[in-house]
Amino acid sequence: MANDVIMKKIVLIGGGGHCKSVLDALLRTNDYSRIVITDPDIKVGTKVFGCQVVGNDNELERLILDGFKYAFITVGSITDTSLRKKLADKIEKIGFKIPIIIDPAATVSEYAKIGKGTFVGKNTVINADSEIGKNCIINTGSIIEHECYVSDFVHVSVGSILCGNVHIGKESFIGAGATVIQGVKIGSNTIVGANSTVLKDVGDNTTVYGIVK
Ligand code: JB2
Repeated sequence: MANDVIMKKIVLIGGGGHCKSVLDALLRTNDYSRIVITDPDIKVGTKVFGCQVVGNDNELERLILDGFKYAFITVGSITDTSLRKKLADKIEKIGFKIPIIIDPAATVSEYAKIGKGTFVGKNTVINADSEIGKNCIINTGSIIEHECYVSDFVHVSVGSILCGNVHIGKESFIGAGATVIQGVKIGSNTIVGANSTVLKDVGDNTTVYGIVK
């Protein structure tokens, strides 16, 4: 068991800005003995915080045989989740284990549930009895209050607030600094613009911004 922890190796998929946030969290945890990155547009051998870019995603099948049992999507998304979904399918099919990555500077209630593939950034609070789906980004400084339900592939951007009992449907995007007041339900594939205040329910496939009442 102890040996398994010491020898855990992970590949991060995408070496851009979001990767840096995830990598910073990972390097604070010491959970993995080796971390490498795949990225089609970064020169092989480039290092991001000491972790090497080893090639594009064609390397993934070789890496799993090489003992990299874990993989995590570090391509981010602003509104369009299609690439993250495609990559999540790919790593699942290859057979990687997919962890949850929580920055040590986040506060997550013991009574919250989080799905695999989700990243929780610094100074984020996920409060009691909330449930976060798979492959979400709960980004820096956001607050998910008690009893919220956040579906798969949702991105809650930096500094946004979901008050108690808010529901967010799959693949929706909550822009930076937005506030969704208590009890509001937001549908799937919906975009809430930065700094919006959402006071009433919003349906699927909708874009809203400003004061939504
Ligand atoms: O198919 C791919 C692929 N497509 C693009 N496979 C792999 N392994 N990597 C891929 N990439 C790489 O993702 C690009 O070559 C690029 O290096 C990286 C995207 O980096 P970028 O800095 O443009 O964005 P990001 O996705 O890391 O971050 C976005 O989402 C975050 C949540 C940004 O908009 C951030 O501002 C945001 N915080």
